[in-house]
Amino acid sequence: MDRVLITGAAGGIGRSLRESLLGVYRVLRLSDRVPLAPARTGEEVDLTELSDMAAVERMVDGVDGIVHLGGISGESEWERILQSNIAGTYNLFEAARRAGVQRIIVATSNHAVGFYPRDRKIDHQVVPRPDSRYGVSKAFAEALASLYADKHGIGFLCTRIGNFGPRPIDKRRLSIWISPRDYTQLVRIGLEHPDIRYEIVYGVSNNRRSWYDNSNAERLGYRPQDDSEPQAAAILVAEAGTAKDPIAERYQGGTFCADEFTAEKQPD
Ligand code: 15L
Repeated sequence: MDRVLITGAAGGIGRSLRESLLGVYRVLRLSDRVPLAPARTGEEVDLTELSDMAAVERMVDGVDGIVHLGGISGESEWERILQSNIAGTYNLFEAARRAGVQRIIVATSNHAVGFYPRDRKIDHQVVPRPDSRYGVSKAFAEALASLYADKHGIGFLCTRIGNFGPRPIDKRRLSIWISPRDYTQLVRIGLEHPDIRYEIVYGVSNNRRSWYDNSNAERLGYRPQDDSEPQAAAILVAEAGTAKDPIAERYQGGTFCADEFTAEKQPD
């Protein structure tokens, strides 16, 4: 990998990778729809709206690998999800195909499988159970990646990110948290592993309370360094006695499952 593009580089994960990948590849091209801090040595900055195909084609020109973080990072109205996450991801993969890009790391989400109950451990082979329009857009990105891997030979690592941050912030996040250094490790595996065609992995640290069987990531060499457990006692004490929504509490996606929920029966 000589030149690596990061989409959504102005967001929290993008800003973190901008630091942790600086100097790892010869050039980092950083792109977002909002202006970024000026380029340093080894960086290029770019302003692109993912729904604009001509701009996306310019953005991917000369790139070897892509870390696709761009798009809306939570639930939103359909029209916004459609433009940013669905059309935007299609434009990116199609432009990457035309430009001969070899590898794409996709930031998908735990919300692509958020309707699995918390008492079920899931692996990379379960069928999607999105918990929101946002989750559907992540399941779409995984399906589109599968098409572009099988039909066009681009290598994809789909990282179903739990919750990225310096530390877990609540009880649900104790099960799905990922530290910046663990996510950097996963992204580097995606860009540098010699043999990746199409893989789904969970973007989580080595959490004792994990809901995931992440053996597929381990098979690819992932050895997470961090664990949410040291924060568990303080978080559980702080949350003790707080009112909980039964739907949010039952499923892995939490409030994404509870929001707009109208079914009479809770799904199994
Ligand atoms: C996500 O996919 C979101 O991008 C992030 O903002 C959090 O909501 C996270 O999931 C989570 O489930 O905590």
